[in-house]
Amino acid sequence: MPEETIQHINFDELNKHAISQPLIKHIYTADPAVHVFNGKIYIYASHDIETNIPFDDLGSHFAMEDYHVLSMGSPTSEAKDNGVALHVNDVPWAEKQMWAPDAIEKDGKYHLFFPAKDDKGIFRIGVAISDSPTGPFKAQPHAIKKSFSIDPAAFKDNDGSYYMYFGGMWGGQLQRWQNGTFNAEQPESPFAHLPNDNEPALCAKVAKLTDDLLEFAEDAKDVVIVDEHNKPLLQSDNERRFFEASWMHKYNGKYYFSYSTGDTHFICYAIANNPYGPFKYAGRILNPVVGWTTHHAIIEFNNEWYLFYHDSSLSKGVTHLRSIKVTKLEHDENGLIKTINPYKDFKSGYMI
Ligand code: FUB
Repeated sequence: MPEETIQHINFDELNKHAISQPLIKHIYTADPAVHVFNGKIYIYASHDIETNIPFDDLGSHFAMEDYHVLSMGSPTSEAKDNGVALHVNDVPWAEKQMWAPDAIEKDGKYHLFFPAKDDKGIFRIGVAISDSPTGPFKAQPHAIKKSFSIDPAAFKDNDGSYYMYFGGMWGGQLQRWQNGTFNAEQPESPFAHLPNDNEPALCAKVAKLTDDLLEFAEDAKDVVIVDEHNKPLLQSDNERRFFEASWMHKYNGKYYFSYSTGDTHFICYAIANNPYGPFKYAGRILNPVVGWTTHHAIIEFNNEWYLFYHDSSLSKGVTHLRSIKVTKLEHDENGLIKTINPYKDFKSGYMI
């Protein structure tokens, strides 16, 4: 996606106002998916790299080739980079663009879920398995059947069911799947096949996983987000509608689906009484960060809540060179999340 102008940003000044600093600085990491396994924090991250691929609205310059897992004893301790956990060359069906992953544990095995483009240029979601939360992971020979698009987020409910939330617009191709098959027409156009402005917005998808976590147990369903009148958000409502970066957390028995609004750069959330929804729009979690993309994970650790997110401050605004950060997150007495400003009181005029 083309970068918005960053000329006016004084990054030294911005970094002084940043509410948190990159967890690691020796490589660029993005798209945090975070879980607590055996009392320790594990961050499943995209590994951003330099590329000479020109910027476009399909995100072709996000040309990542592998994943790293970071680990932390607590949200305030130093993060350790555990090295390459999975490389695209070791995934039989995948060609390129290892975008936002997630992982989940079951019966002592760790399952890494990841999107990548196959040899036809279509994003699919794959699984790779390890005995260790940090990998290395061994990929399954094929992508998940009937999987498509990007940004898998794995969620284990209290009854032992496992779900995957996923999907992402434009470069993530969600708009090409509206009729159940991949619409390959106008391959270069990010905006072809979108609903009209007055139609319901495209939805993220959710599917229950099979017991072995290797396939979908059902056809993926829409994650419908409704407004204050219980009407589905419209496609034109781009400050609230879903774009990419699904995440699910549970708070006081309710299901909180959070996501990026993409071209308006917010992390928002919506609440439901069950994992399928419909979810009622509830507000903003994170105001825009430096860089086009925004992507997050929410966890509870020792009875406190944390938001992991990324920005491009370390690379001085290069949209595809991002760094993962963490900050505290609060639910108020009504269960609503207090909006976080990533750069406190910073008057740059940049998106905040
Ligand atoms: O990292 C590539 C893409 O950028 C992710 O899949 C999206 O969520 C956005 O962060």
